[in-house]
Amino acid sequence: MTKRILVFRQISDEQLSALKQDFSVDYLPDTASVEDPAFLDALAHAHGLVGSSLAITPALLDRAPHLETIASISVGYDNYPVDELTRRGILLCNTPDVLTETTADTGFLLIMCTARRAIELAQLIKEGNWTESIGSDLYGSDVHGKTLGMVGMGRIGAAVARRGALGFGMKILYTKASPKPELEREFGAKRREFDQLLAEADIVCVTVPLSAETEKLFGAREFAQMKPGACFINIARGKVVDEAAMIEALGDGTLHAAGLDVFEHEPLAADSPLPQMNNVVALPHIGSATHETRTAMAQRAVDNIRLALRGERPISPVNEEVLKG
Ligand code: 8YV
Repeated sequence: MTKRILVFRQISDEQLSALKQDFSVDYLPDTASVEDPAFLDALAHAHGLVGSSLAITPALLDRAPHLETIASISVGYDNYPVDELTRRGILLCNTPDVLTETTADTGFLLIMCTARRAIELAQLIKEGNWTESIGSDLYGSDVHGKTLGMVGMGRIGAAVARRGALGFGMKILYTKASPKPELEREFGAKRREFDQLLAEADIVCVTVPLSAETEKLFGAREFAQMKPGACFINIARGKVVDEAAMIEALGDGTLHAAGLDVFEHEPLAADSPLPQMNNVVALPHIGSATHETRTAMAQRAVDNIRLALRGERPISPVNEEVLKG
């Protein structure tokens, strides 16, 4: 029996052809909603899913009676009910490592643009308002030599910190349940309690996964704890932040500036005040969005699904206990 795979995000022609050699493939790359009739029709027959960014719920899983494996084209998997998948014996795979450096580049892009007000000042030229030398009212802040506080020091967090330490001579602080002695040795990272890091850092960069423990990790109290003039950078998930509290802090000056690649709700609502705020750099979740990296992520997902549906160990399983079942 040829197993069926539903692919609901774009993959390359070569990747699609490779899948079709061994599987029957429903290719629906423009699926915008789990309510899409074509998606639901294909889901009813699917043994494998490949895609990202859709909220997979237990109710939706009830409509996938043959589902064995989900290969997410993402490193984050907060949009999947992992415990429920495990209970049902459905394997989830993700795409770590292949996106680490690109996402860290995005983090540092936001650090530089936010601290130096690059987007705001570039707009001066675009609007024909560069009429005189930039005065102190438009100065940014230095990044080199400053203190970078990493909230989350996994693969992506460490890559951001490495850029800061080795590229910009920054002092690195980090919060993490367990110490990272190898990073302390490599670039002098120092572990701090959360509140202490907020008080010491000139730039706070968040890279933690979204979980029950990290949801709304940042709110009014945390922003008030940060140094005057400090920048807040979020390349994790929007829901790690109380967005209303952040908007208020940005508006009343409690929070000096923010560089954001993720938001509580995405796409960001047209009436959100964030894009209009001069002390905010807002990007449309481009963390891993380069040609090279998205191709590599899709390849990892294709490799994962092929291995898993053949009964072999995939490269990057999330709920490994399913493999032992
Ligand atoms: C992707 C991401 O943009 O991998 C993740 O967790 O957030 C990004 O790399 C997103 O998941 C869509 O693929």
